Amino acid sequence: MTGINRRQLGMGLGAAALGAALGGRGAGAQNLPATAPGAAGGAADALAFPADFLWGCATAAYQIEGGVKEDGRGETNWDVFSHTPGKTTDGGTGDIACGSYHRYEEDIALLKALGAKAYRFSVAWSRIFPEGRGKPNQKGLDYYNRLIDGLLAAGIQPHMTLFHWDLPTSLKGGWQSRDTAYAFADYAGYMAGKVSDRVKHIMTVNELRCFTDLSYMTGGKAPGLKLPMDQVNQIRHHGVLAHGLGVQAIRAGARADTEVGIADNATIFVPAIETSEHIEATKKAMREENAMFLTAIMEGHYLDSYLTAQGANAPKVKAGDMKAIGSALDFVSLNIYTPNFVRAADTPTGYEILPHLANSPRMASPWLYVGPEALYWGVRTVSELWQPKKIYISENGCSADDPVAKDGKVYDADRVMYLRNYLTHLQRAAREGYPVEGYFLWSLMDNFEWEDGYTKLFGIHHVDFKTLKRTPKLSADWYRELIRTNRLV
Ligand code: GBH
Repeated sequence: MTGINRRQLGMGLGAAALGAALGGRGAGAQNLPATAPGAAGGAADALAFPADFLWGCATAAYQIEGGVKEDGRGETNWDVFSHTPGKTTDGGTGDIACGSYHRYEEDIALLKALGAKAYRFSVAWSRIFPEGRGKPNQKGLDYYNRLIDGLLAAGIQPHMTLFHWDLPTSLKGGWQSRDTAYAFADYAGYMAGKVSDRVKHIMTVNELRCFTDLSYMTGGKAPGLKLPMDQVNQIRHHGVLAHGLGVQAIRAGARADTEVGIADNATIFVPAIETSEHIEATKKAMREENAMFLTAIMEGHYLDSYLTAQGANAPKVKAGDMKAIGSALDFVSLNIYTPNFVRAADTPTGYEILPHLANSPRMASPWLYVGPEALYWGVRTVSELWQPKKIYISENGCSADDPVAKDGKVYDADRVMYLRNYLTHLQRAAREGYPVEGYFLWSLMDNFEWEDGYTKLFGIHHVDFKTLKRTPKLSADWYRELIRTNRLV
């Protein structure tokens, strides 16, 4: 735990009492600020989050905006993919989605009613540069300026992601082309220059694995290709390179107080048993299994084990690439949904990843295995391996069945169960002093769930996709109470 940037927890329990109450072991409990037992609310405050914890909700442009042909927006890979028969469930597209291109003020009002302190949204690259590069489109920029100004007027911090998978189709070859990384950097620098007077948190890309492997290797996402591994590794390289060049361009284009990070879905590992040998195996798995993505970014090089395993298929790297990829970040944001359980094992790697089984608990999406410990171990392993200054959870949430009751409300007690349990483990990470600064619930509202169309819903607000009316679910009521009390409820 050395090197962890500890923060004031603002709790009224002495270290010893806290340790006893929570079973907190060594590492965290020993170094807590010594405060008189019983002060400031007593034992109940053991459930508190840090005083300035940033509660928010997340969305992404193509999943909510609609208005795909308006005000000069250029075509994207997802427009093409979702309109290709058979690619999305029931032929769902983002043509209308939640209509947020016109209803963003309603979205801001939902956030305000929750008491949210921050909103994570993404910018549609093709609204800003319809051709991916070249001439900017002022009307596209105007939309995000209205959104940003509306958020600030409501007292909500804008956290902006520059690329959440909607890639302009004018960029020939997509992520197969190294030029796309340069185009991204130009776009990133341009946006930073335009909004950094008001936006203080910018994320480059969302989920490297999704717009590389799942788009070009397994093909479930746009553009839906199944390429051989040498090409996949090159695409992965272009992804991390875009991030790195993007960081450099943002720093060059933004005001000095702009914080730059990434929203990645590193594969998260959880020790099957919390003992030192399994914890070590878990950290090893975290570093090795994310070698082509987060590990490369945090360490500025590819692990020998990854390069050796890929052999002739390893990516071709140009001079200066790794330095850009390893550009220092102000924060790391993690999208965390599922755990992967690990045990120490007598294998060449020293660990074994235990498979999810047919009856392992999961939510409505088949991939969404439940494991609330993923939030604690995600924060802890990233923190211990790479000591980032700050960590955010940029996404966490779940799909659920969400039937609408007679009174028009969705009583999603299962989503509340999911969120309450995950946040219990995030609170443990904060309590033990890991530098987790905030949490963005996915999602503010039901929206276009990529290849699943509108058949998997993640919102804490129900959206009637005929009328676009938003209605708070039970989980929104619960989240409002959590934010209000800033402690586990
Ligand atoms: C996030 O991805 C996205 O950022 C967000 O846009 C999305 O709406 C949200 O989560 C909910 O899905 O069976 O191998 O195809 C989540 C991470 C990882 C989830 C890949 C779907 C598909 C697994 N995704 N996973 S596979």
